[in-house]
Amino acid sequence: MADLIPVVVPPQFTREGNTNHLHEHKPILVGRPYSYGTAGFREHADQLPFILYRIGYLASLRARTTGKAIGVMITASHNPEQDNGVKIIDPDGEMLAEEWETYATELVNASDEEFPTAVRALETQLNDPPLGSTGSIVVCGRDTRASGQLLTQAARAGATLFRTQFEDRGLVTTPQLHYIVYVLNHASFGPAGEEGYYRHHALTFKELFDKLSKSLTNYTPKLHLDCANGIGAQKMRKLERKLPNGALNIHFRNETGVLNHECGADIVKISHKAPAGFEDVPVNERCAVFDGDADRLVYFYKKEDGQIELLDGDKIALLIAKFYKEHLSSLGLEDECTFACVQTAYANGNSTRYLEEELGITPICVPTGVKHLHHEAAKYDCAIYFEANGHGTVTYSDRFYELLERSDSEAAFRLRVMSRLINKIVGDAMADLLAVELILRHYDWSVQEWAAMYEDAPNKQIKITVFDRAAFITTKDEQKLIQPGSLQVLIDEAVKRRGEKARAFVRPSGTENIVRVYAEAASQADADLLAAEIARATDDYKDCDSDS
Ligand code: G16
Repeated sequence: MADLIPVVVPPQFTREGNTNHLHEHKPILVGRPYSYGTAGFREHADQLPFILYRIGYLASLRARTTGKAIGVMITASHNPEQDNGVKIIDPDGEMLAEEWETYATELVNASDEEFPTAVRALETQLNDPPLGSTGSIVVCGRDTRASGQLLTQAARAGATLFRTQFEDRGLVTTPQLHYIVYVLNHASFGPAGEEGYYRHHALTFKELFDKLSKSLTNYTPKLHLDCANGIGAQKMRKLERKLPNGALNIHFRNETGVLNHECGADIVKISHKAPAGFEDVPVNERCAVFDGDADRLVYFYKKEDGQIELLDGDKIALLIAKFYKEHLSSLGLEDECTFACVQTAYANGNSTRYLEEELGITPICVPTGVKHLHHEAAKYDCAIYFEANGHGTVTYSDRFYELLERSDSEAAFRLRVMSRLINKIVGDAMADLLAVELILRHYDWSVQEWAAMYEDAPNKQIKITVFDRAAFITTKDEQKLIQPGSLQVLIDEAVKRRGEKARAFVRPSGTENIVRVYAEAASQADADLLAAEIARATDDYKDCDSDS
């Protein structure tokens, strides 16, 4: 019986005793409530030991309730090295179910005195799930941040509070941990563990690679890869070693410096500049960029004029959508197979137009956050979802595979293999990169030909640091502010002044204490001016707090 076991918290993992990885005592911030944001809790690493203890416990409770493996990923992804974070991975490799996000927020915000009572209340509410049920296990992974090791200890202490089994998988990419959890709960899917991940992806890649033409005119296997100085460097090297000879010629860059510093997908996407360490890369050569935990991918190439041409998540989505759409048409499955493309408000207006006008696909717009995109995509037999920042994948129903089984044509073969290669569990920079490379090879396209699918509408994104991001509340589609209403009036006026092609919105980030300003307009100069004007207006509201 859970309530007979005392809730004993190791002193260094209480709010009062919060001790960081350098053994320094770090008092936690008072006044600001913690919330399970877009991708779990993200804070300065000093604030996290007590949170990890509590989340370790919650993951064990989720494992006991489901009788399954549950993941705890310790990462702050694209955020600076001194930050860290944690999110729970559900049995199907998906993000944590929404009602459990609420439990997480309640547990983390309880005081040290309230914590044992909160634990007992949750155990009772969930009918005292059995201790040590077969299959229930917490599997933990972390990125390369220095604070990760201590945070793993805190998660272990919390997870084993009620004797749940805890397994530390060490350094992994975020998508690898999703894969590991999924395979632990679905043994028939593919080979288990990190080694299994490489085997699965390398063998599937080879299956399709072997069937594609080797006499190419425009596609070249040479690729420069920015690893954001993160976990993706060592893991992509391992995967690359297992790929067929000559399939990819990757020039690894930014492997061991300061994580995400002047490099990585977020910086390249927001600044529209090449990462540090790419100064000697020749113009027109294909470059790919991961983020700190290798769950985002964008591409770019340097142009003669010193600028870069960015191929972001939207361009990746459209390349994949074109491939799928053409294959489904050639198989005559367009009507039978429900097919969709899911985006967010950050999707470039011209990508949305291309989807509708050139590919005949009506895009679906959902709020930011992989969990929202994945949830929507899962409603279709086959759906491509991507955020402009480079998160995304393709999801499939069992019916999709059944439909493909009806044909033994080359097209059906290609779709079957592609569908196994792309990580249907979660957006995965390494798997997405392999998929993009094979599709480019299939079309014999250079990166310039891919870029020419459509021209991005000029756009600009700016981050504004605020006192309390909860003071900014948007409509469900995130394109209008409900609060502060007076700021939305200013945004509407500014957009109107920039003409018909302009659009802009302000939304609070769910991963940093900032709000994001996004603007599009007819010219880059107009987009820059519009974003700057709205940023100035937003800055006047930066001290607002959610209670006022
Ligand atoms: C996380 C989420 C993404 C989201 C991004 C930015 O990515 O997984 O879905 O787009 O944060 O979110 P926000 O605009 O709310 O800060 P990552 O790569 O940081 O894990």
